[in-house]
Amino acid sequence: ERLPQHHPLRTGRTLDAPLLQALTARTPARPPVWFMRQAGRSLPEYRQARQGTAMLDACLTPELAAEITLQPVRRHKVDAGIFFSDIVVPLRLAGVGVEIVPGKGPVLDRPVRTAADVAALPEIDDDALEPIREAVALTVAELGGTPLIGFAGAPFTVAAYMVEGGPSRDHLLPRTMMHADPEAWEALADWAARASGAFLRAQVLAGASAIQLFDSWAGSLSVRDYLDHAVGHSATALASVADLPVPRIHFGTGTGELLGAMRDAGADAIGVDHRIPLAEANRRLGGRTVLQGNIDPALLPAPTEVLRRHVDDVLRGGALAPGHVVNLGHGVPPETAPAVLTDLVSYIHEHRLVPARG
Ligand code: 1CP
Repeated sequence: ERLPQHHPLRTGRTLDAPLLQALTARTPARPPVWFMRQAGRSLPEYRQARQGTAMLDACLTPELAAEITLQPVRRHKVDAGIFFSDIVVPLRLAGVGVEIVPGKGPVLDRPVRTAADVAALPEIDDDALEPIREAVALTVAELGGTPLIGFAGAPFTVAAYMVEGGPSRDHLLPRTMMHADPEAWEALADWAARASGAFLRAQVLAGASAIQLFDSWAGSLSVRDYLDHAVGHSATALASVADLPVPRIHFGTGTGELLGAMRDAGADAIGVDHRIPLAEANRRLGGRTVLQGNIDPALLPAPTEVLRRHVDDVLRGGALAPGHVVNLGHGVPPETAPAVLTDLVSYIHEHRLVPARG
């Protein structure tokens, strides 16, 4: 299928933006940079805009979601907007009882733990995606030549919240379910893959120029369990936009052993956390995959010179890959001083890339 006529990749508006160049291994003049969780509590204008509105209600109010998406682009001059939403929004759209509790995260009314619980899960009605399409369209109209990145949660990470009923440290319940009731697990992960897939596809058709699949908790799985019980479902979610010409980024934390499998799931670029140097990630991927990352969020409050030396290292490692999108290894901590990020963007933008020879 083709993108709609007004899509910014089809009109060419975002086609040659540094982000799209890097994701498609065409060396841009300078590296693109954006930050996971660039919208959110680190920004005073976000706290102001969100006042009196519950998180998921904000995600489903198109004007508000668009405004919050645009805030960090205006302030920091990053090379992409990341759609303001959440990985559990598709659950809410399907009619699953879920809330984002301040200071905690996503909490379900009833955890999903048995085959009967899974069988009772409702499918997303296409009409329910309308607020997403509207929010994306409003955002893209304002962004001009800056690309919007759409996203969704990977099935393992989404299903982990569904089985646990909320945030957890070790994700023991979903990891048990894979083995104790594999049929129920497969059905649940497949449901999550379809829900995330529908969410991704809606964002792309409405104007997103790239997507990222977040498997934030994949690092809690053994390689065996990732291969046997998770990666196939991530491939299903990524396949939801495979017929459209949008680059796909696949990100997780603690995934040093999983990078090749994550790429083979259907990704054009791999997001790497701070635990592994980009040079090593590039080696593990055979030097043929675009990388994203991996400034350690812990260094953001460090003295400027210390942070810059770390960023120089990240840029050197990234330059070994066919393309590099600068990002943090995980989300912006809410305590981060906004000026640190603004300054970091301008520092990275001063860097010049040399096109590969030959
Ligand atoms: O009170 C608030 O302001 C809510 C905080 C918040 C925000 C700003 C949550 C709750 N979600 C979000 C937005 C969000 N979530 C975005 C868009 C904004 C941006 O990146 O600029 C994205 C991409 C997400 C994705 C998300 N939600 C992930 C994957 C990324 C990651 O950080 O690993 C995960 C794991 C979630 C679940 C979630 N939502 C919110 C919280 C606090 C959490 C994590 C809870 C936990 O520790 O398990």
